[in-house]
Amino acid sequence: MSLNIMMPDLTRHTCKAYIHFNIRILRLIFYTLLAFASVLLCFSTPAEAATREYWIAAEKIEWNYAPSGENLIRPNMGLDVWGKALVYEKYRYFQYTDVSYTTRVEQPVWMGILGPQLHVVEGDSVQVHFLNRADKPLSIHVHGLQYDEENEGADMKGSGAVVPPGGTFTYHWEADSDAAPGPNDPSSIVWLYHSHVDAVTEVYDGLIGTIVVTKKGMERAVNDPHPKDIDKAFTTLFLVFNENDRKIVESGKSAEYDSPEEAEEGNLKHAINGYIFGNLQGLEVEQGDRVRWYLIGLGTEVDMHTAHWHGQTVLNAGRRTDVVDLLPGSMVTVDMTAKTPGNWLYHCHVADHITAGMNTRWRVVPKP
Ligand SMILES: [Cu+2]
Repeated sequence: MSLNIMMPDLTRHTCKAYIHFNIRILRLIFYTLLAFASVLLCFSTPAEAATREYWIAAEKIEWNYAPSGENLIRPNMGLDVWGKALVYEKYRYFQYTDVSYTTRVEQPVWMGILGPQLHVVEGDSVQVHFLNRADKPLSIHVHGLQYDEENEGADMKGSGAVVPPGGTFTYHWEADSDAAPGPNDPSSIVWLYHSHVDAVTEVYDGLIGTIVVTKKGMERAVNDPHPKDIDKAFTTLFLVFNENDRKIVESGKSAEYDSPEEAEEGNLKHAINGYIFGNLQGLEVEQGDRVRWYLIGLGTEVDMHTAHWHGQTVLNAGRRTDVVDLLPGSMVTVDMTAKTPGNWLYHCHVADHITAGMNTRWRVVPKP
C-alpha cells in the first residue's frame, strides 16, 4: 500500500527532476551560445571611428616675448639686445567652442604662442572649421594626415588654400594608419599645422599649431582621444622668430640700438613657444609622472636646435638620451618618467642660442 502510494510520488518526483535538469541544460546551452555570439560580435565589429570637429580662428594679436621684463634664468645678465623691443604685432590661431566663435577654449600657459592642440585617434576623421579674422589671406596646412587637394590648405590649390579676411573654410582630414604612430613610436605622435599662403611669413607671424594622433586602442575613452599610458604632456616649439620687418608695438628699457647689426640681432627672438630667457612658465610635473614631450622645430638655416633637459633623460624611438636634435620642420615625440624633484633647466644646447635666451625651466614637484 505504502509502496503503491510511494511509487507515483517517486515517478512524479523523477519526472520533475528530469524536466528541471533539461531546462538547466537548455539554459546552459543558451548562455554559452550567447557568450560565443558576443565574443564573435566584439571581434568582427571594429570600434566606431569618430569625426572630431574643431573651430579655429586666426586673429591679429600683440605678442610679448618676455612678459616679466626680466631674464629669469640669469637675472644679472638682463635681456641684452633682445630686450630692446619686446612686444610685436603678430597673429595666432585660437580655438573656439562652436560655430559662434564667441567662447575661446583656454590653453595652459606653457603653450605660449602655439595654436590649439587637436587630438584624434587613428582611424578618425577631422573637420576643422576655420574662420579668418585677420587682415590678410590665410590657411591651415596640416602635416601627416591624409587630405585631397581641396583640403591641402597650400599651393594655391582648392578653396582651402587661400581663405580671405572674413572668410571661412572647413578642412577635412583623415587620421588613417599612415598618420598614426609607427612601430618605434610611442602611443601618440605629434604633427604640425600652419598657415601656408605665404608660409615663411606666416610661420614667423605665429600661425603654428599641432595635432596629436593616438594609436587605436590607446585612447583613454571614446570621447577622450588622449593617450592612456601617460600622466602629462608638453609641446615645445624651438624657433628663432625673425621680427626684422615687423611692427614693434612696445620697446623695452633702452630702445636704442647701437648699430644696424645690433638691431638685426635684437629682432631675432630665440624662443621656446614664443618666450625668451625663462619667460616660458608652467612646465610642471609631479615626481613619478609619465611625461610625454612633443617637440617641434621650425625656421631657417640658423634653426638647428638641440633640446636639452637637465635632471632627466628621455626615450627617443627606443634610444636613451637627454638631447634631441631638431631641424626646421622636425616633429619628435619622446617620453620620460620624472624621477628627481627640482627646478631644472630646459634649453637649446647650441651655444649662440643659449646666449640669445632660448632657455627656460621645467619643474618636478615632490610627491606629497
Ligand atoms: Cu637652438
